Amino acid sequence: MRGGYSFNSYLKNFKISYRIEKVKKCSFRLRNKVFAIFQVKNMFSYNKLFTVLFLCISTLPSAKITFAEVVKIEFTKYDTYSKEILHIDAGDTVEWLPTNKGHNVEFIISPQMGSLPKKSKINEYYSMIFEEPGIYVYGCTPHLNTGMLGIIVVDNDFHNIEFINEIYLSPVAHSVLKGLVIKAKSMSDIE
Ligand SMILES: [Cu+2]
Repeated sequence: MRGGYSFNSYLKNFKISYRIEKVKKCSFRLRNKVFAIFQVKNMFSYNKLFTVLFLCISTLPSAKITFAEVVKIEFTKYDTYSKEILHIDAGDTVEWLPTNKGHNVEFIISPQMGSLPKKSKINEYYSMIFEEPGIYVYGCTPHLNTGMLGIIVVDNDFHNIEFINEIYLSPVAHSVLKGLVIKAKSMSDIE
């Protein structure tokens, strides 16, 4: 098991971690020992099923396994976000890290304008899972007018691009946002 990173050793580790989790679940949920033993016995068939499924998926050449990603964005000392343009897939998470003081995240555009995500507090960590395809624009509440903005494009979908013309922004913020949108579109053409 300690022998390296072969597929077999990975599988062993996978089975063991699953087993531990399952036992914990049993003992947490039920104090009745008889039932707990039944669950533990039953667990081995689960393991076999998991192993078979895992082998099937990993050996199918056409199978495509994708995992949701987590992207980190920092607040910079130049009153900007470290990633101003981001292309992600639906289901991905974005985390904003308060690496410099005095900033936050406030959404001004989303695919569902009626229910914008709530804004974060100044100097606090913030994270969000993006489920809805479309563009999202956010800014820093104190520095929005001076152009501290970011754009996130989910699933390369620009259907709500017109919302940009419906919101009021300072001339500086407006021109920064225009620049970001042009860049975001050109990046998506390359991809
Ligand atoms: Cu700021």
